[in-house]
Formats: sequence, C-alpha cells, structure tokens
Amino acid sequence: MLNQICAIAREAGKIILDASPEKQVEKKSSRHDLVTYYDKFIQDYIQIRLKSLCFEASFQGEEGINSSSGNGMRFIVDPIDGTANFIRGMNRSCVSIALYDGELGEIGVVYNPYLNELFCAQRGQGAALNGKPIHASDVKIEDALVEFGTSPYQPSLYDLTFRIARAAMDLCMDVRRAGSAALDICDVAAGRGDIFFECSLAPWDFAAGAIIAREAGCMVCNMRGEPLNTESKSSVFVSNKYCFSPFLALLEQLPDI
Ligand code: LIP
Repeated sequence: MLNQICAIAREAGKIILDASPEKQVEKKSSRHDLVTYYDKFIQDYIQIRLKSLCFEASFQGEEGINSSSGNGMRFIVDPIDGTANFIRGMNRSCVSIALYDGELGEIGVVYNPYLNELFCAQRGQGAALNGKPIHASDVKIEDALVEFGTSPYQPSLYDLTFRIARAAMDLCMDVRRAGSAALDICDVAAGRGDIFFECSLAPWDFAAGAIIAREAGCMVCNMRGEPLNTESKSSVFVSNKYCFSPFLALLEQLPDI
C-alpha cells in the first residue's frame, strides 16, 4: 500500500509541474485562503486513485470531500499544500497523503515535485526521503533552526505567532517561514530544521507529516505538549529530542497557548 500511495503522490506532483500559468484562483474563507482549479482537480484525481486501493476507507480532503468509512480507515489529503506558493511560482508546495486507522497514523507520504523529493513513512518502519532513512537532528536549542507557519486564515493568531517567533530569535539560532506546513514538518524529520510550530493547522496540513516526523524520531504534539488529534484543527509542535523541553517551556510561558 505504501508504494502505491507514493506512486499516486508522484502522479499528482506531475500535474503540479505541468500546471498552466492560468490557475483560476478563487478566495475561500478570506482573502488569505486561496484555492485553484488544480487543488480541486488533483484532489478529485487522488480520491479516485485511493478509492481503487482501499474502497472502504473514508476520504477527507482540504477541498471539502468527506465520506464515511466502512472499516475505520481514513485517507487525509492535501492535494496542494502551499497553495499560495503554487499560485506565485515559489516552487515550494507538495502533495500530502495520510492513511489513519482511527487516530493511529499508518502511512504518511509528502511529495515535493519541484525537488523530486518524496518523504514517506509507515508505522514502525521508520521514515525515508527518496528511499534513504531520515532522522531528526541532534542540534541543541541555542543552535536550532525554527520553521513556522503564520496561520494566515486566522488573524487573531498573528500576534501570538510573531511573539513566539521573536522569542525564538533569543533562544535559538534563526527562524524560517516558507509556506508549506507539510514540507516544514518533513524538514524537521530529515534534520534540515530542528523545530516546527504553527498555532492552527487543518488536519490535512499536518496528518502525513506527523507520521513521517514521528517515525524519524521527532517529538510530535500540539503546542500544549498534548497528543495531536486529526479530527479537527490543531496547533502543531514538532521538535528533535534536544529542543523539545526548552521550546515547550517557552510556549508555556505565553498565556494564549
Ligand atoms: C497552508 C499551510 C501553511 C499555513 C497556511 C495553509 P494550504 O496550507 O501549509 O503552513 O500557514 O495557513 O494552511 O492551505 O496551502 O494547503
């Protein structure tokens, strides 16, 4: 099943690369929350392909499809994570596909077609990038690179987000905001970054990356240090083992968490 989901992610990634410059952009919940013809087309494509793999599983995608599950298995899919990057040609977007058995993450696949980088993991089998094992870094907090998201669909979180980022500049080495939560989480899984946080993400943004990061040896939870729940929006905190406690202590000092 893992290899078949990886193949579907690659097929979807090719659609991203072949996309026309005219992307037919629409606004969803706000002027920050954008969707293109390709988000919808790729989601439909992935749903059809996944149904052929596991007909009984439910399908939850960013573009509004939810179907009931006959066996407790759930596909959670972001057809294009980093849609704003995709629209502007920033070449940092990905396809994110996760398979959960209830709340147990079984398979996570994140594919960046621009770099031809396929991150994947299966529960208990470790995580890989293009077939080679990946592991969280052993970087200490003072040298840590912190990747974060700005929850742009929720303006009430902007002040908190940038208070955390500002505090991270004193505690850590530097911060990065690159526009795709799934790829940011996979960076931490691969040891390219050391910490990721975002005050609010939808399940499809983090579901696959959470499995990959966990299997790569990262600590994966919400920003209160509690287990992640893929049933609803959640804050997300991913860290290597050395940075987890000091960064969680920073988060706990901020009353709005
Ligand atoms: C995006 C995330 C990003 C987050 C945005 C948005 P989308 O996913 O990857 O980190 O800050 O709010 O959720 O909407 O491009 O699939």
